[in-house]
Amino acid sequence: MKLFYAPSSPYVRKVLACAIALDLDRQIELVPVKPFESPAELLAVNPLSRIPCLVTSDGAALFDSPVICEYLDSIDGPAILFPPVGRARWRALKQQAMADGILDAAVARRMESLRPQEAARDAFMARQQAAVVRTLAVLESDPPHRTVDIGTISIACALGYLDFRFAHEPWRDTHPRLAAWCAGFAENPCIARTTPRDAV
Ligand SMILES: N[C@@H](CCC(=O)N[C@@H](CS)C(=O)NCC(=O)O)C(=O)O
Repeated sequence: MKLFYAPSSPYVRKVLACAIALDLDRQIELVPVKPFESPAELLAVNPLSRIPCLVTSDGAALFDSPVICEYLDSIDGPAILFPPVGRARWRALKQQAMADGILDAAVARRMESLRPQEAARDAFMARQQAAVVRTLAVLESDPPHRTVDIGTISIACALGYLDFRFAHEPWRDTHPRLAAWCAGFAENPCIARTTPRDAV
């Protein structure tokens, strides 16, 4: 399998963390790309020019990160990361949605922060920041469990992105239960081995 990727992308991190948790990472060849430059090799597999994009061993191109993560979980036997039924399933999928929502808001805010300052930009950024603040409060009120699943992996990647791009806005002191969970969960190899970094 081939994964179009960048080491700074939190959505890519979700996929790599799932692959490590499923012991599939050695089956994945990493193809570095810069999605914002719309390279032809990425457009050939993903018309949205976004990463992650996985090309499976039988040539199918899959995106976005929830789809790829569920595909990886389906490869070998029964699902491990996506609880198949019941409360555990809906809790994990809702956690993934909250984590991806934090990422969507935080990534959009970071992109806007690189543009010239003006009132409309600042209002948009404030709205994205408020979405993150509210979602962190919800996670603090009902912290994730220690279980390694798509919900907890996604939350760890979202919090890791805040640390990576918004280190000047510390969240731990105001969210002690989430911080304690994050510190424990970070010891899992799937998180410890996927620390984000800028592409060189
Ligand atoms: N919902 C998508 C988001 C993917 C995404 O936005 N990836 C960013 C990199 S962090 C990207 O490729 N952006 C390029 C663009 O939007 O043109 C997912 O979960 O995979």
